[in-house]
Amino acid sequence: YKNPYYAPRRSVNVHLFEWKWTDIANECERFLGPKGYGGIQISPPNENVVLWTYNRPWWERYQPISYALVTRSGDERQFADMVRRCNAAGVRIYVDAVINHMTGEPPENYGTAGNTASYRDFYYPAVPYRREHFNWPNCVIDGMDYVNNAWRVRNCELVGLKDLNQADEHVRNRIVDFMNKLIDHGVAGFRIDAAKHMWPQDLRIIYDRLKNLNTAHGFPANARPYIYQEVIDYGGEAISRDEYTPLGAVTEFLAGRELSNAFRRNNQLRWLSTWGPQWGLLSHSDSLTFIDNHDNERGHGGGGGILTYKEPRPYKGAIAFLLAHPYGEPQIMSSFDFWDSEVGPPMDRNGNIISPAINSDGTCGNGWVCQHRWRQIYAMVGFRNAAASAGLANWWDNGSNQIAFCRGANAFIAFNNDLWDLNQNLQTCLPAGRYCDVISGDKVNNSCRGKTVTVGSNGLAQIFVGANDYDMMLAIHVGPESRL
Ligand code: LM2
Ligand code: CA
Repeated sequence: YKNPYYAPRRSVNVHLFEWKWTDIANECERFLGPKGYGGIQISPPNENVVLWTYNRPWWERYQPISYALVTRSGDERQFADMVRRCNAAGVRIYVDAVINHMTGEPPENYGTAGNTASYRDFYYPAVPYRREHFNWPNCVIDGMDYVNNAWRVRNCELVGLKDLNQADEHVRNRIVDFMNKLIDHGVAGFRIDAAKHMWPQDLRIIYDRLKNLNTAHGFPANARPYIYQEVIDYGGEAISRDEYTPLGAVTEFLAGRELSNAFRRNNQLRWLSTWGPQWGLLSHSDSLTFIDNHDNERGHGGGGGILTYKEPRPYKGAIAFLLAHPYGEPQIMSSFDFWDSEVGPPMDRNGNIISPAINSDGTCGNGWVCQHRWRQIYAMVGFRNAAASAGLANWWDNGSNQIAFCRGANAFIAFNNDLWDLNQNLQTCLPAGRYCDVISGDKVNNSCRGKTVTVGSNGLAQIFVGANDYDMMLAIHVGPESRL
């Protein structure tokens, strides 16, 4: 369950938060495939409650009404078409699976597929679930439970959301049927929402009943779905991420916190020479790493203090380090612009999501941020693919916030987060030649729109990253996007 089954020479999972299936299919073909992205996390595809009372917040999608594949992102036919076209473009689909609970306190009780529920009666006829399928008598998790009561964290309600009993066979089978239908459609795996709130032994039974990935979509025989479980663990809680690593991969929230800290200059970059488990992070093969996610970028999920698109310079620096370093399986966030932590995606007055516009410079419009289209970010996807499995080599630092390292003989990156220029003759480990810095400008028609770096026969090159440069990093590699 720990292999994302990316197509060859691809990496990096991008969360296309609240995107429509037709837009994702187009994005796979016109951008994500060509740029080397490995996969996409999509928003929950199953029917959720419609909350006009709150003007259709993003979080209505975390309140399931049924497992019908109809949401604001599209219907089942559009879903199937997306998965097929993305797989054909070499890009995998991972589903955000909300299986801990159903809806919360209702102002409204109908869903995006037109089904109704009766929250007060614990009745979800379109699944169907009845009271006997929920943890009962019900209770609501309170803050102290996280510190000292693992039982309540798993058996009581998360913010009042009706809590399914995954020890019940009927519940397990409904969840397994739902996930297996998605595997049949060709998805490569799942983010398990609120994994901390479910018992590991129940999750193991559910995972073990999942089908192998669909070979008709290009997966090898006997491939198990990639599973990354959302467990927020900064330490000091009754439940630890280590209870979930025997089952599958786990979200490593410490990675984003530590890198946000460092790239905000609250910690010197030179300490990153030991980045990985020595920082208290999960082992490499267990770890799904990211800077921000859809919760903590807006202060939900106990989040805050994380770099987001709103602080672009240090954010791009942190993401570049995350993608340049071999540790972990990295994910990036692709957001819509927000000014309020509850507001949903750009929509028209009927509640339909408005598609991102693609500007002539390749960025997005209509309220979509599209971090995955920022040059400094997609260039680092290319860097990671060129680096491939090569290890970290030739770490250099100035004893402060200037660092550089190689990935074998495939790639080199330098960062300057000091308030003075970086101007050094550094070992790049690359073959002699001229390279285009993929951070400061694309290579177009074999000419470099950014800085050019000349590597000598000894691998050395003069590296300059000014304190006032637009970005704090310089990256070159043996791939065609950089070699001149
Ligand atoms: C998650 N991971 O474990 C998701 O990443 C997170 O986004 C979800 O919360 C949460 N778990 C449940 O799947 C979001 C949002 C909450 C929101 C819930 C349900 O962060 O604020 O709660 O989705 O939509 C909302 C209201 C809350 C209310 C609750 C139930 O904000 O005040 O509680 O609905 O009605 C009474
Ligand atoms: Ca639970």
